Amino acid sequence: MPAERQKISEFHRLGFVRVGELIPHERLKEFRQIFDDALDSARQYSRLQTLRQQPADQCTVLQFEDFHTYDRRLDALVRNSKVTDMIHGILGDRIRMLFSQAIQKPAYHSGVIDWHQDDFFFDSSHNKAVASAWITLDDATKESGCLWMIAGQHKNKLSHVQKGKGGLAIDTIDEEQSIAVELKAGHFLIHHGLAPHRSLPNFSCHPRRALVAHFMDAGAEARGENYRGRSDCLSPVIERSNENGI
Ligand SMILES: O=C(O)CCC(=O)C(=O)O
Repeated sequence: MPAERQKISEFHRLGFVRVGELIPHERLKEFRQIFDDALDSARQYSRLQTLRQQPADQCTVLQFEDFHTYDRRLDALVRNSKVTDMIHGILGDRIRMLFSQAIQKPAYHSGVIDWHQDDFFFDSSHNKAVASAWITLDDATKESGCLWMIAGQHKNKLSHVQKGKGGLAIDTIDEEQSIAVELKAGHFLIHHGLAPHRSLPNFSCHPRRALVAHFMDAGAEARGENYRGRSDCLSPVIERSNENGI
């Protein structure tokens, strides 16, 4: 079975798959600088948000939306055929980027993003409509706050409950079953819209920066409060392409 088909079948079995390298090692420094500049610019224009602020220790996760609009190299990155070929293989020939976000977990301490399913928030019109590419600019390890996933639990929407200031989260996860999905800097994974996932604090001495592009089957509709209408006006349909450069 060709490598791409093998990855797609792993994705369907587990609900996520580590795909491989997207940003070559020699360009990581450049992309980290682009990320940091975009984060500064988001801060300057009050577009930087603090996610999941923990009341006790003020640990934070920084986030800004629509990262692909900050620099054409970020836009090209998420439209790279390594990403879109996989997403087309998973969601079908016509896809849109529904939402993009950049997430930075500051060094030494940072907040938790608790268990959730992305599609709980997007509320797409069918259960196989959403897949997200998670691209890391730094080594994502247990120490630095990598994603944790539950294999094979991506079939149904789960209920989310309010968890203090941490926002809505799933509180029925059997954490014994969770897997730390460590990833090298410049690599990416794809996870299903219904795959429960979380990330823990970054205790390492470097920031943990990630770019997340959420794609949706162009024939589906996002009905979630914050996403209604996005699918119609923000991202045009992405067609298959032979381009491979970033
Ligand atoms: O980057 C993180 O820590 C969390 C990302 C996330 O929740 C997502 O990919 O939907």
